[in-house]
Amino acid sequence: MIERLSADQRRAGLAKLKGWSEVSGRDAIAKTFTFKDFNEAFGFMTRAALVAEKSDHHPEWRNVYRTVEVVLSTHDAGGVTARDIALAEAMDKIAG
Ligand code: H2B
Repeated sequence: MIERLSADQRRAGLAKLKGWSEVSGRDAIAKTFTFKDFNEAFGFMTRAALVAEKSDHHPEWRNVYRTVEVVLSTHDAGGVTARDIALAEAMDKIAG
């Protein structure tokens, strides 16, 4: 079973990322991505979905036109783990 990150580990993980923050009232991290249009937003989601499926670690997300709101948490661990940091990094790379 993967372990939740400590507060210090989570802060260190967030420092590597662009624009992610802690969700208040929940052990999770979040970011809203904004793209040029729906096509770019959905292209991002498609590529991120392939990474998520390959790593068996899935986002909570919501798309409205050209924005994608993402929340990452490891349900099996009840909080943020290294898997969330890794998926967040991959999403930042995909978004460019
Ligand atoms: N995604 C996320 N975000 N958290 C999990 O705990 C998780 C997951 N668990 N994707 C995986 C799938 C698990 O349910 C399967 C059985 O490996």
